[in-house]
Amino acid sequence: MRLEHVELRMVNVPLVSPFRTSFGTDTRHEVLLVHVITDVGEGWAECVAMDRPAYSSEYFNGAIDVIRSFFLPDLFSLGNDLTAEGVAPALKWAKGHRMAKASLETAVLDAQLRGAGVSLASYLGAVKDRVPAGVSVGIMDSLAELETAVGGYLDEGYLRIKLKIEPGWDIEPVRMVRETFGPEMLLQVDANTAYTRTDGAHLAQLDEFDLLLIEQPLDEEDIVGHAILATQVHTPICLDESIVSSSIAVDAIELGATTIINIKPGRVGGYLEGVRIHDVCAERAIPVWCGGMLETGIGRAANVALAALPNFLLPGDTSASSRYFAEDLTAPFVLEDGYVRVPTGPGIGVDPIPEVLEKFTLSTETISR
Ligand code: SMG
Ligand code: MG
Repeated sequence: MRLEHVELRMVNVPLVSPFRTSFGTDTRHEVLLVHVITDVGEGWAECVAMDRPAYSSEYFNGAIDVIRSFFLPDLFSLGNDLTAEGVAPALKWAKGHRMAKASLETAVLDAQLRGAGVSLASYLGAVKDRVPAGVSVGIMDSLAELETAVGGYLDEGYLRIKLKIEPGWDIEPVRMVRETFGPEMLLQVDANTAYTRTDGAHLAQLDEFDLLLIEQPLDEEDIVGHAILATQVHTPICLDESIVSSSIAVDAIELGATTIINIKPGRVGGYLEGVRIHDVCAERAIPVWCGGMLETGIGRAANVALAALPNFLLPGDTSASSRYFAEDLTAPFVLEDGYVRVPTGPGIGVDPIPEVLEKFTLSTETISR
């Protein structure tokens, strides 16, 4: 196939409520959409880089710059030899920028699969037609507010609750949620790197609450620190930010730093690398689950397809659209008995709704070969 034009479109979609993590509060989902036009059809992807380099070193203006300055010239120069599988090899010379690379690979893959009439789910190796939905619950101002939020999500049918934690908002919120909602509920926490190696004894206080896992307690570069922490706490450690490739995943597993892995395709350079991480984990009996970056329906559709692979053994942050958006860019993903349906149409299986897309668009830039 041949890449003809690429549209870089910034959108700003309001969130239904502010989302607070250990690195800040978001009130809107401002994000880059990549729309490719090829000789076999069009494709879409959502770049998960945020507005600021807080979750990782990437941010959307940086992604736009590296795509425009380096990645598109390389992909245009492939001429008729472009394939989705060839995007990562063509961009491998460039260090990092995995979220930017992932967005190009995914948009090209969407176009390729639409052209072939194949769904992303079946291309990736999905074995389920629906996936269990968890929900990520932000840091709140009070325990009462948290209780109302968690109760609401459980009423909606979410099958797993993840609480965002940070020093000062950890043991007591977890205790309250466990005591209020009972021992059966699947419960886990995510620290987004907010703790240090000296916090082992503190985090061991979470052991009594029978959590599924504690996600990324320490700095993303401190894999050895996580291995040390794993000897101090009984709660399984799950890495998110640290796992940027399948080879790092293997290292972290072999070091004893992680016994469960959160796969976010954007963080690791794309869905193809996401599948490789799925596979190396499956070979080592390490369960994985699908993370989220507050995606609109465009990114959510692709995540839900990935989450349908066999070693996704825990509910993901694959919530319904309504978790974040009153109005999504695509037909909304909805909860059905706590599950979200895997799209079956060609490519990512969803299309942006033109009027909604226009309404939330901040800017567009089209780059041609
Ligand atoms: O998409 O539901 C979602 C977001 C889930 O908590 C979530 N994501 O570290 O796992 C994580 C965070 C990263 C984004 S925080 C702005
Ligand atoms: Mg996380």
